[in-house]
Amino acid sequence: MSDTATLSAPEAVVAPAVRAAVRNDWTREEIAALFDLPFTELVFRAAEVHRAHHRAGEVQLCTLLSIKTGGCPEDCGYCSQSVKADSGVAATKLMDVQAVLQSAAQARDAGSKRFCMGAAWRNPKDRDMPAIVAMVKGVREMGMETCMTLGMLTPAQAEQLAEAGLDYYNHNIDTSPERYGEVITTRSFADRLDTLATVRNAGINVCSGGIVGMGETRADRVGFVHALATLEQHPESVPVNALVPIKGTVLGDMLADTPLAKIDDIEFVRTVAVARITMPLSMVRLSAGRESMSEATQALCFMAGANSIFTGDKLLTAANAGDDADAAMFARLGLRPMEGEEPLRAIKQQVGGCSGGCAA
Ligand code: SAM
Ligand code: DTB
Ligand code: SF4
Repeated sequence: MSDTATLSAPEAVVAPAVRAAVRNDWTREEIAALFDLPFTELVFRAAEVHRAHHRAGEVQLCTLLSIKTGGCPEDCGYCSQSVKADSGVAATKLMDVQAVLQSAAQARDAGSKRFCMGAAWRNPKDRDMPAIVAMVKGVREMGMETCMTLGMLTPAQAEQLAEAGLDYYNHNIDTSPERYGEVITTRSFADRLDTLATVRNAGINVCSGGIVGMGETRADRVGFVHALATLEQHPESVPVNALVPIKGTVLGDMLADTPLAKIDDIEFVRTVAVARITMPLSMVRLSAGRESMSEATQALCFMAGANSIFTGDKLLTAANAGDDADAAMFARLGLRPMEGEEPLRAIKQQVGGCSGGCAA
């Protein structure tokens, strides 16, 4: 216990001597070489980077809410909410603002520090924006960090979200540029990057990551991390999801037919570690897929630099580990819920800005 107490000291947030330079000129070869390291060496290096920039032993608790479920016109091969999926997920209308705020209050009372709201849209309609803005303002007033994921945005919509005080916008690149077209055909990788630039230009923090375990190759995982780590500014937040195989989706059914395609836990941890090393200041989020992960695998993810999880029984449509299971895991691993500011914010405040890799 005394060890954990030592690591929670504020000075452990930024150990200047070991801070890694934030680079956005990573080559694919360098990233592939990281993936190729002996596993314990890779995790050790990632843990070093993690400790230099983040409070090791602290994990942020986040809650997800689907504010508009199902009936999405996009054809993402992993998603239960696409109209193309035969997943049994019913389409709903956008939730009422009050119902969303009630749900957020419950999340806050259960200890969540971040509230992520997701809508199954290709893009929001302008008529939806007043309600969306009210949700952002209301959740912020409760003292939680806000994240929204609504699909593609126009610059005007991004401005509205920025003015409402939205902290992060989630928009995943999901996989490598080469593999993208095999997973989704209704939009392109370039469309994704355009929206990320729109979000960045509006001054909102970028949350962008993807999914591992979709039957992709190691080279695709290299390409996926490379695409994020070579953005002009790294996303402040990088969710790494393990595919939740959902019956009735293209990828869920493919995995059911070819179980050997399931991602190996060690390879998943490697992906987390490489994201941590290449994007040292970003919040790397252990996102979907924990339900089917052992605590030992999750512990390796935390060692390798993962600094947040989704709590609660449900993600958007899929089951999640649940608060009780997570509380027990935290107790067993000696982890603490992150209480204060995210390390990146603390660093930004201390150094008065970053030379790339974080938003001004
Ligand atoms: N419609 C918006 C969009 O696509 O940006 C927001 C919601 S979408 C569900 C958010 C992200 O959840 C996706 O980009 C994908 O990375 C992740 N996701 C969706 N279904 C998943 C699954 N079955 N397993 C793992 N991650 C999934
Ligand atoms: C992200 O990268 N993962 C979250 C969040 N962003 C919105 C979503 C996970 C969805 C898992 C599948 C489901 O619940 O349907
Ligand atoms: Fe729609 Fe998002 Fe699901 Fe794709 S991932 S089908 S865009 S809800």
